[in-house]
Amino acid sequence: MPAIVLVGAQWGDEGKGKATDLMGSDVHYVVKFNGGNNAGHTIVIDGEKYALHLLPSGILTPTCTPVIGNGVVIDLEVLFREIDDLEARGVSTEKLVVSANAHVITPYNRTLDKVGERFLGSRKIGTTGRGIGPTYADKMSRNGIRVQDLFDPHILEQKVEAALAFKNQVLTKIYNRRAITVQEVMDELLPYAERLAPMVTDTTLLLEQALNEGRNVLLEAGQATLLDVDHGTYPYVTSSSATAGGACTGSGIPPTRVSRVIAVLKAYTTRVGEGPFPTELFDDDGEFLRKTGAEYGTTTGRPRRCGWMDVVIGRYATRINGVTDFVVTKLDVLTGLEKVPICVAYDVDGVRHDEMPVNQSDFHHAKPIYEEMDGWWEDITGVRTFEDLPANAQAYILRVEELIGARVSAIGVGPGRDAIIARH
Ligand code: 2SA
Ligand code: GDP
Ligand code: MG
Repeated sequence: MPAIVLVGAQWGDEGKGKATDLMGSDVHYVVKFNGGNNAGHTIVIDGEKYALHLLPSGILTPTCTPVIGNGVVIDLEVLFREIDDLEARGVSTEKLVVSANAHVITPYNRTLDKVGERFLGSRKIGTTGRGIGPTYADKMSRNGIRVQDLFDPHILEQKVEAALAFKNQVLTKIYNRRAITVQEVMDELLPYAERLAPMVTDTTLLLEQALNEGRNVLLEAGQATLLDVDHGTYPYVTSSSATAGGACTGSGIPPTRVSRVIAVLKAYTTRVGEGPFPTELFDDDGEFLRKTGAEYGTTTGRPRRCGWMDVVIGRYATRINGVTDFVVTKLDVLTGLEKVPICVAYDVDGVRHDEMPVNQSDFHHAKPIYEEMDGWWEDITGVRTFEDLPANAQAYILRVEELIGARVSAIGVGPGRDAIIARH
């Protein structure tokens, strides 16, 4: 049976959490394969709002086993706080499994993320300040702390000591901060070991067995295509692989088992943090999208930058992820606009680009070339079939579908679990 990958097509916050939740009981395992508690997925069930950061969205479906894969970085305090909050609201988290190879966010990595951003000043990335970048940097430079290290205090101590020998030089000599002691780090991490132990397993083996038994496995991305460390708008990206390829490395499921790649595409575009954004709006239309779409960070509360749909990005997402179908979300937010522009290409210093410019500086200079679609005024939040959408809303979706080069299989018309139009 197949593994399905679900990714974000733009700069995140497309509504991946809701799209995962929608698949509900059809999915037996939901695997988070990248990122950490920089992610924020909001899911609304019967008017109740759940904001998930470290836990896979499948946690809200009782029949589903949520898996934190090896590609994830875990802040243990946040993990257990999230578990406790959900349990207090009556959501069972007892099926959660955690990869022994996932990396752990340490206190020095949180500090380095925050002071590093301050140090960069106007060149900052606009990170969430959760220690994500420094933790992945440690993983790549082979001095990270893994979940399994928590169960061997001797090894843990050696690794923390080795990491701090260098980090403390940076903290004290470059950033003018106090040194962090090995004991402080041990005191923060070790108390979680006992509670964590029963959740920890070889998730690659578990998922292989699940697939062999005919179970459906959904691999759910945090962040999105243009925040991917390889394929995004580097250096204004997160530090993990948020595209479909990352689903394999971050879970241990081989590419040959993936049969479908769903990308979630917001009906307009948003981004948080710094970095280029060709269709960004600085006028009343941008404010309209932010207000109507409630575009504020789920994790940090930061206002999101807003702009029109950009199908150059949509096409790029189709290509990089091998998208089989798209879920377009938040179509309802566009209701009430006289014209709905779609960016179909860029003008870069007088030259038309139909594809993402490979040179980052060109992307920074890209001016959108728009095609304007007619808007609609009717409330679409109660619509449940494509044919019942206003003709102009249908035309908008069909044009986007044509331009991105993949089928739109579902359309979100409101935040609630049921506010969705499935297309067959
Ligand atoms: P980091 O913290 O190292 O991953 O930041 C690097 C860049 O990645 C962006 N990033 C995000 N962009 C959109 N949504 C994210 N999750 C939260 C949400 C964000 C929030 O769902 O709203 O609450 O602010 C997310 N996480 C990381 C980040 O803005 C940097 O541009
Ligand atoms: P994620 O990070 O991709 O999971 O997305 P976020 O949860 O950060 O942001 C998406 C926001 O849009 C959440 O507040 C969702 O409740 C909301 N949302 C998702 N789909 C729709 C939709 O079709 N219409 C509206 N109005 N809101 C939606
Ligand atoms: Mg989000």
